Amino acid sequence: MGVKTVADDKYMDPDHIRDLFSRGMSSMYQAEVPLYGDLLTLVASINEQKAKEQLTDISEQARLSVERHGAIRVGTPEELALFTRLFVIMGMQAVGYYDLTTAGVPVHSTAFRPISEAALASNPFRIFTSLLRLELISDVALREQAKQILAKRDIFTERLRELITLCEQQSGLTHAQAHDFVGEALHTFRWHALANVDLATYQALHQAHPLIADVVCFQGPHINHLTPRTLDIDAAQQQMIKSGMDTKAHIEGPPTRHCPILLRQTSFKAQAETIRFADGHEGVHSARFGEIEQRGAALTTKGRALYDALLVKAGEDIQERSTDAYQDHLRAVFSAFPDTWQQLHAQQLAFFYYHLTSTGQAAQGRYTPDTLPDAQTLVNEGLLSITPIIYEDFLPVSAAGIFQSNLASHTFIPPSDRANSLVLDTETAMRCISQSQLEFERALGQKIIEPNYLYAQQMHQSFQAATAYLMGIKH
Ligand code: OOG
Ligand code: NI
Repeated sequence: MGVKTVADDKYMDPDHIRDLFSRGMSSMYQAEVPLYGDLLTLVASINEQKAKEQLTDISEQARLSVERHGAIRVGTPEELALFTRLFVIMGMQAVGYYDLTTAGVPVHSTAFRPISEAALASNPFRIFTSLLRLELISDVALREQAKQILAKRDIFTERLRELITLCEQQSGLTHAQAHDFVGEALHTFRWHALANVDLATYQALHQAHPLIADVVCFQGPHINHLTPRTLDIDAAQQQMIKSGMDTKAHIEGPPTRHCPILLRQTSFKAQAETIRFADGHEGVHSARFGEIEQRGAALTTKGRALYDALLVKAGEDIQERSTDAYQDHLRAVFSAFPDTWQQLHAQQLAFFYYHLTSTGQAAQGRYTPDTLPDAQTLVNEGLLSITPIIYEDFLPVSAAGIFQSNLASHTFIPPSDRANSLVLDTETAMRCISQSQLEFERALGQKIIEPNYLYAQQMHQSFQAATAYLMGIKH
């Protein structure tokens, strides 16, 4: 794709373009959904209190409550392909594949996000992007109708297409072009109060699944939420309830822990908004909500397997429980998940960065490749310290929970042939899953990056750098 990853005089750095874009999205969404502005204020005040206890770095504090992610849903493979081209200009690539059909939501998804440590630090903004699986609508006539409606819409402005092509040709955008590009890109994510179908069509699609109506009936893939980071999601959730927001009953993800892992999220639910249909009728549509998140350590495959197993164990009777009772129950089940960084490292449950301690600094050249002890020994002997690598991705079970809580509790039942293939033996299920990932990648026009590959690489590189010093190897 030939987009420059470093700033030069002529072209704007993709990280800078992403920063402009995320700020533009934030202003636009606050103007469109005023309650989201209230949520940002609430989170900023909680973060300010917490920051005094947790963070010392002032520059980090300034960026604390900025949005970490947003989400959109697209209708066709062609639309998805356009986003691959749009997001790469902002330094964002498809990471992680999430098949939500297994959780009753007729989409599969990826997250477009920056991947290098430096890019994440400069602006971590990412967009969770879901592709509707129209083939799962069992009513053939309705499926055809949905396809035809989608085929007629154009979600990018003409100018945006021109700028994307220009960027691809010249391998970057000048500052003026980049500002133009961000302005044009924002149009794609705006809300449309005017549906592109009549009321009857909306109702038929809504009946098949509310999500189908949300994707098919509008002129573009409106941003459906933005999500700032909070330092204390339990306090923020309480505050949201107190201030009268229609808040999700449960925080998605792991319970409160000393050592936070993965991702915890909650939201105020989608608001019913007045829309007008092509035939002049008025109605309401619920799509847009406000979410908050708190992130912890990325887990290894082994750690993730333990997390998934405990979540299944905890999940059997969650709906009956109150918020507090659910959290207590979850905490009890998760007592089986080690909760010190040392244990998480020793048992290889999470990914870490290694740093030389002062003892390590004094041990330059002490080892050769043959005598170098393993990581755990170096940590035990105090030569290396560890800090967790933060999880930058999403959780399919949480994502499905988020979709569901904003869809007026509609359970999706796949057509019978699909239903069978989704619950057959593991081997068939595996083949099905990778088959749908292949289809998704074909639409994207590129391979999806595996999140754990990135974390493992970061861990490995930091170990290499630290131990090179201990072996007296100069870089
Ligand atoms: C996306 C839901 C997934 C998250 O934070 O897991 C998501 C959607 O509702 O379109 O954003
Ligand atoms: Ni989200």
